[in-house]
Amino acid sequence: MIKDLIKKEARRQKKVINLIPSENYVSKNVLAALGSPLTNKYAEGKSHQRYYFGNEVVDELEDEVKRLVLKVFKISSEEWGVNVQPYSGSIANMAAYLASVNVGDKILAMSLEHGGHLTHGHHVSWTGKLFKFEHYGVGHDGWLDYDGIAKIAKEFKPALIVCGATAYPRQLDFKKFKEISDSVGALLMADISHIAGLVVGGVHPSPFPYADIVTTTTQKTLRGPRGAIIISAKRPRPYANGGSGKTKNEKEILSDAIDKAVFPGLQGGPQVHTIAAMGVALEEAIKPSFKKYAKQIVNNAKKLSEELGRLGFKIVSGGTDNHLLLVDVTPLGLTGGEAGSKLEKAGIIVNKNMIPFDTRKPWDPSGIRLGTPAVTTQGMKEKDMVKIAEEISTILKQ
Ligand code: DSN
Repeated sequence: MIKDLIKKEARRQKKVINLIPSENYVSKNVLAALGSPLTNKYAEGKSHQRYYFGNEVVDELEDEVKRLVLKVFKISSEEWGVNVQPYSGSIANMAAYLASVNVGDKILAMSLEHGGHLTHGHHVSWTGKLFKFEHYGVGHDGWLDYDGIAKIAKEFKPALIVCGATAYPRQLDFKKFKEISDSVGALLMADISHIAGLVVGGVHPSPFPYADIVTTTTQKTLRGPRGAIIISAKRPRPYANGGSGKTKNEKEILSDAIDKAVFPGLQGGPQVHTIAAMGVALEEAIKPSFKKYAKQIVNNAKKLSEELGRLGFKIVSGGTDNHLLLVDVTPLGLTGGEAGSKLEKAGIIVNKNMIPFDTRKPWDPSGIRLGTPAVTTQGMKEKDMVKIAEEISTILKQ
């Protein structure tokens, strides 16, 4: 029965050491919101402008969650519009593109191979098929090369620049990205899905006020349910011809365009139970204990990286400033897939990942990606990272 499988998975989650940087363990209250009667309600439309009746409580709830978003990111409702309805980060990113540029326009983003996301215009994603993407990456040292990005931007002349990554172990310089996007008259979008909890916890610089649009999932360092948020500027969209030859309504307010792109553009009814669970996670993230949590995530990642480095592992970029690290396992005579499955057998869960300039393919790349949000939620500290590093070393060197 399904309920037995749910119990089985809960037991698995308790048994393993989870080092997947995009996963976390939510609180009982977040789980309770996800399993609440809110799942029974249809609420198509914006708060107070619904296509279904009986939404007086849902309106109150969605308004409150939006207020919490503004509060945790320390931004004002005068300048920023919030949409908490996207089902996922992929949809949030697609909505951001559709609202800010024309189909066929030029967008500059980080390549998947160097740490970007599939929805940052990879050719197998619809984002890559509908828009004309150019990609930037990291230098051979594993760090973003901002002068190089500025040069690509000048040549490519994108209508939108995307910053943000799923496998970049260093801090992002949003101010520099803003200088680059301003220099070519492009809008700036920051996908902070991985680092949202670190931004809220004050251990990573904020994308505000630099980015025009910020997208984030809520299940990663933010420790909420699987869903996404889009925050966008409440100002008319400055629009240059982005390469498709089409023009856009320059007077339209960007945040209004985002709302329309989410519903009815891409989605039907929002998942109200998920929105409630986001609200619970945001209430938790406002507490001082979340600051401590975010700091510990970074301290743990730094310790894990240092220890693995000491044990002879090749760490991309030489370390980490955030919650994750990338390890090149090929010097051990292993592929990322082989290393990940050896670790899985020993109860350590990671994901295989491409490393910059990888000569192997995504299905069996050269690296593994490790992160500390989940183990930090379980209360692990630096001393535990020392043990985990030793265990990883023993397993992979056998
Ligand atoms: N798949 C997520 C990750 O693991 O980084 C991003 O969507």
